[in-house]
Amino acid sequence: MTVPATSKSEFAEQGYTLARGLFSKQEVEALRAHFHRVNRDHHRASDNITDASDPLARYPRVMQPHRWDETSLNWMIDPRLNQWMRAILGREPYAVQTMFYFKPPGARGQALHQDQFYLRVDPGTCVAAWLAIDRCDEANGCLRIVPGTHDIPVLCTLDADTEVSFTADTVELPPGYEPIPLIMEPGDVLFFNGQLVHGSYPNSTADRFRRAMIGHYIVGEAEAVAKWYHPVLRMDGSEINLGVSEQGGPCGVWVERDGEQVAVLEGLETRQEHRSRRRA
Ligand SMILES: O=C(O)CCC(=O)C(=O)O
Repeated sequence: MTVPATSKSEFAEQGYTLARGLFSKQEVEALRAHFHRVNRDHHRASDNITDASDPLARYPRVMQPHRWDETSLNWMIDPRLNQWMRAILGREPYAVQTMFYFKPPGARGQALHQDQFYLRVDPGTCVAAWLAIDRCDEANGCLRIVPGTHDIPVLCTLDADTEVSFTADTVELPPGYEPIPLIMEPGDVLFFNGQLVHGSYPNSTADRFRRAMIGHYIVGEAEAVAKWYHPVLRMDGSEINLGVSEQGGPCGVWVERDGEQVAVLEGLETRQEHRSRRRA
């Protein structure tokens, strides 16, 4: 399969592109069954969810499974993901994170954020590969992205509404910037860059999971990434030694310039220890 030229230009111009049907129904079904076994056999609380009535207490997301699970490692460095990222990024990425989200019926979503806030890739940014395991639509809390945010700086954060988000930080958006839902079918992969503001609303269905397998990568000229994302892997699975990037410092705030809202690096991150920094 070749990567369409339109996908390359879309990614450059909008910060995201959708690869429809990149994984087969059988592959997606195998991943779904695999992670339900992982949940059954290695069930571990995450995200500090202690309320047993929270659907996420029963189905916490699985963080960094590629570090101990071959299925996840193989998915993370799958040649199709590599091929797409080489095409849209212009060079091979390095792999730094995997996550599996179950998002069961009734689960909260994840407040709007930028992945680069957590990963701090330097120089450059990160890119996500987000594989839909189920049909994802507005009812079950599909991924939402905010067009026009792919080339803004990392924004300063504020408290999220934890009634609807299981993460505690979010970013502010000026008028005119609206999250749009991305309707995806099982096997579709969305690639998006680390600056693009994205997140999801709760799963409001009574009976449909919204599962996703997610990989985070960094563009190959990067020299450093935040400490939580080490070891860094090449796309053949071997380790590469990169530096550790610093957290904190300047962050973006919205200001009006010539009648338009623009994000400029005039804020300062003040929190000493960020609550959910490891939870991109
Ligand atoms: O799947 C979601 O609801 C959010 C995922 C996300 O924010 C991410 O992959 O960085």
